[in-house]
Amino acid sequence: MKNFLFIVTLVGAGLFPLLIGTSCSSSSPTGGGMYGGGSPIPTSTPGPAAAVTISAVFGSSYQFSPSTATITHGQSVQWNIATIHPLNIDDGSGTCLVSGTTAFPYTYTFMTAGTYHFHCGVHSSCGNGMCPNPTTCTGMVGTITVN
Ligand SMILES: [Cu+2]
Repeated sequence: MKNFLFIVTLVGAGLFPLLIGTSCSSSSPTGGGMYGGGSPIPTSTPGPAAAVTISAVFGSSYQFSPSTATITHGQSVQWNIATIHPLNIDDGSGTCLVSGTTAFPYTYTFMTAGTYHFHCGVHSSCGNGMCPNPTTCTGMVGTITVN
């Protein structure tokens, strides 16, 4: 019993810095500008399985399905859409967090509560609000609410 408690203590102590590291790393990509730092092409955020998977529906118009989702901060959303529809994700105030990725399936982990918009780079664009450019905005936009 004494050995068991010792092992649990070690595992607990080992996980704590790991969790701190995960939450800290989420703020670093915004520090260096859109293309600052490492790879210029955004890659999927590693982490647990996505809470929501979003695909594209190609009917009489192009749309995301679902176009809205609500998750808890720390959860991920996966986009699995055709590569001719590059994905942009913005922070709801116009700052593009992900710009034009076509590396699907693409998973993004939302670490901070807020309202985020995602757009097809052809049929919409990053910006302030759902349809920052009404000329190109044809409904291929959506909203992620992060609590
Ligand atoms: Cu599109």
